[in-house]
Parts: sequence; C-alpha cells; structure tokens
Amino acid sequence: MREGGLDAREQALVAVAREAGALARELFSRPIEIKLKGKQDYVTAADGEVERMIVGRLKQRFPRDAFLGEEGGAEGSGDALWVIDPIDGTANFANRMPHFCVSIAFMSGGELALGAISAPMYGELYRARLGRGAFLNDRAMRVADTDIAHAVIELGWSARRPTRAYTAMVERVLATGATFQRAGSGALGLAYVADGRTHGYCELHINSWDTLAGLLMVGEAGGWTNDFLAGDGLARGNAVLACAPGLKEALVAATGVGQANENLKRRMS
Ligand code: LIP
Repeated sequence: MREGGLDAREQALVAVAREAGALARELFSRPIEIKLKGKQDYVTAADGEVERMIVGRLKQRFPRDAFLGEEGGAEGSGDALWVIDPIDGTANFANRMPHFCVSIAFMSGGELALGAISAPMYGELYRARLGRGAFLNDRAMRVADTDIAHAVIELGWSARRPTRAYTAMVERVLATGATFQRAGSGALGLAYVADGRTHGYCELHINSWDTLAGLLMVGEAGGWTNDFLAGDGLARGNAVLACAPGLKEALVAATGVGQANENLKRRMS
C-alpha cells in the first residue's frame, strides 16, 4: 500500500481507537445486558455498540476496505483489512473490572501494518506501525529483557482448549522459575509485554482480533513472537507466544508454542 494510504489510515486508526475507548468507558458506567456465547465466553450490548461505531467511522473514510470484527464477523474483501475487537476483556467489563480495552489492527496485502489499543480506564493509548516503532501515549515502548528467575509471564485461559492442557502449561512455566498471572485481556497482556511490564504472554488458542495489534507492538518493541497467522490464524485463531528475546528458548520449550516454526526453521537452515 502506498505510504499516503498508510499515513491516512494511521491517523484515522488513532482517532477512532480513542473515540471507541471513550464510548466503552461511558458504557462501563451504565447497567448493561450480559450474555454468554459459550462457556465463560461473555458478550455484552456494549461490544456490539462499540464495534458498529468503529466500523461506521472507518467505512466512511475507507469505503472499499474490508472488515473482520469479533461480533460482526467478516465484511467486504480485498487487500486492505481492519481486524477489530470492540471490547477485549469482556468478562472483566461485564463484572465491573476496569481491565479491558479496544483493539484494532490493519493488514495490507496480508501483512500486519498498523495496530492500536485503547485502555480507557487507565488513560492509555498504545499504537504501532510496521517499521516505525511502538508507543504508549507517545512514549516509545521497549520490551524488558530479564532472566527466567525474575520473569512474569501472563498465561491466558479460555474454554476453547482442555483445562488439563492449560494447567500442565502453568506447571511447566512455574518449573522454569518464572511466575505467572492471568488478567483476562489478551490484547492488554501483549501490550504489557511490549511495554516491558511483563516478560511474556502465552495462550493455547486465541483469536486474531484479540492479538494482532498487540503482536505488532511486541515486534516493534524488540520482542519475539510466534507465527500466529500461520495455518489460517486470521480466520480460525491460533496459539500465541510473545516474549522478551532472551526468554524465547525457555518459553518455547515450556509452552510448546512456536516449536513447529523453530523446527521448521531448523530443518530449513
Ligand atoms: C478474551 C481474550 C482472553 C481470552 C478470553 C477471551 P474477549 O477476549 O482477550 O485472552 O483468555 O477467553 O477470548 O472475549 O474478551 O474479547
């Protein structure tokens, strides 16, 4: 895509992410309708309202672009694609916990080019552009390298994978000497790795709308990420691992995520 096209989309992305964050914050203060889409898979009326606002704004500016949203699904086709999670951390949002965000990514020709995450209860706006770095409220972000004995690793959970697979992964990560946490928002979990607050994020299955903006931020902040988009990760989701580069070996071994790509690379080298 021409630079001009990306410059315009970057400006629109930041403005729309900020506006969507403000709407989510306002809806957080109101009683809302809550449903379960599946086991422990929350959806609220706010998710739909915020997503419709985001798609409406972006469609006005870029009528030929395509969209993939958690609530609205896929719309349109072509090389310019917006991937949207209107409220990531919906279980937190639905239970009055402020740890949630809006996550929007833009892909051009199948390549991740732009990402923004708005965490309105914290007054935080994260953004990244391929080859141009990652920022939190305009401060440059860098992953924090540390040794495994000091490492804080977030391990996301959902009912999409067997509980035994998750608890076994927790045991293996703890056996490395690291500690773990689960905060309920994959997008914020990845943004925290990019900002050096935590040292790794892993989840055995997560969706592209939860992860793409955060993965771009980790890469632009000097971190390592697995090949999430391999095997149709965009449409079907995938396992994700993102971390400080010095922890890659230990975490690939402990989580088993990214092993395939490493073996592939080893075979190809
Ligand atoms: C959530 C993810 C989280 C995962 C949850 C859920 P949502 O996304 O951010 O990492 O563990 O199962 O997928 O549903 O709040 O957008």
